[in-house]
Amino acid sequence: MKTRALWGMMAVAVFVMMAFVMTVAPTNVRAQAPPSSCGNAIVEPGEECDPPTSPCTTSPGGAFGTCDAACQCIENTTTTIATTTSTIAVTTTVTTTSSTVTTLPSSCGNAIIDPGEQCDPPSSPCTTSPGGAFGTCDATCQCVANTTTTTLATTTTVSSTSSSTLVTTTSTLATTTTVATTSTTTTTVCSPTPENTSPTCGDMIDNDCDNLIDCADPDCAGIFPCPPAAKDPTTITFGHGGRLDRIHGHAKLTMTAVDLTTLPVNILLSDLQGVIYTDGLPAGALSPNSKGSIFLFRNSAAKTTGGMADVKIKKNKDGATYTFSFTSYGDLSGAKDSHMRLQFYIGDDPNAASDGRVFITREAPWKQTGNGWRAPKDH
Ligand SMILES: [Ca+2]
Ligand SMILES: [Ca+2]
Ligand SMILES: [Ca+2]
Repeated sequence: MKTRALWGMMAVAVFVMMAFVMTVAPTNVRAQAPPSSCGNAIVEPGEECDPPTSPCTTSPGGAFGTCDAACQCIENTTTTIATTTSTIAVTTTVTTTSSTVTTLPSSCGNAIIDPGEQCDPPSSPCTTSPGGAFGTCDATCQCVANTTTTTLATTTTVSSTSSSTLVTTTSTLATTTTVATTSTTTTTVCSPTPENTSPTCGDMIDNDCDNLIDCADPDCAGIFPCPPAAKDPTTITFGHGGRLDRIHGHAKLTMTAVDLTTLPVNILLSDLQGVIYTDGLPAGALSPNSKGSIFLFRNSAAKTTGGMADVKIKKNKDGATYTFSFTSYGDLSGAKDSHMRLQFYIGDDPNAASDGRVFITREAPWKQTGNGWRAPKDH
């Protein structure tokens, strides 16, 4: 009996131990396993976020980041640094470009004529005449004479002037030099057309490409009388020390009465090689005195900026003649030949030549002076 009770107690003890092992063992297995729940969208112990690639809502690393494959927050700052580096590289390139651009007059295009500019904005008409004729504002705010396209021989003179201006202004830009070369090439081309009609004999152009312009061309003189411009001494004075050259002319013109307040007036100096110099005033530039007998234009700045400094046209008491005098500043370096002639244009309309409003000085050799030329008085 005692032995059976002992066996019974042992059996109970074994059963209890087995039950204990069966109950405890699975619990220990679960506690030691690695976190396997990353990816179930629940932030559990050991995880900073879930699921991977989702944005972190807290900031354990010091900045809001992104959930990685182990459910840990990775700071976004790594990406930010890479972006900053590439931005710096781009900035270096941009700085190089802008340093080139700043060699141009930076204010070109602001509609204000700043120092170093002759006009503003680009493509606007020039109000003064530095190149020797009214022109158009180019991309660097310099006046390019319109005569480039209309007058052959001036083209060479004027375009070389504007070329050197461009090169000086933007000497660091190689492309600008190319542009200047292109315009020179374009203007030296001459396509001959007849020069024997009123419009072609009063347009200040050598239409038939023989270097003789308007009334200096026998083709015009044979059709239109081309009244003489009876001249008092006309002088050319070359500038020194950076000053502009000066031409001062004076002539008596026999002409039917015209309204000088409504007409442009121009002068053209040429020799057997073509145009040396032109200048003029647009319609409306001349102001009459109270009697309507004297018409004046004054621009004292022309001495330094170029163009017409003064024009005075007086209607003489004889009722048949006008006295035209002018002073203009510009580049007269083409005056090298004694066989120069000066033409005066009253109006630039197609009828100017047939109406007898294109005048030319008689052919008489000019005399060289110490610093220029002088045309002898011929009346
Ligand atoms: Ca012509
Ligand atoms: Ca000609
Ligand atoms: Ca001809």
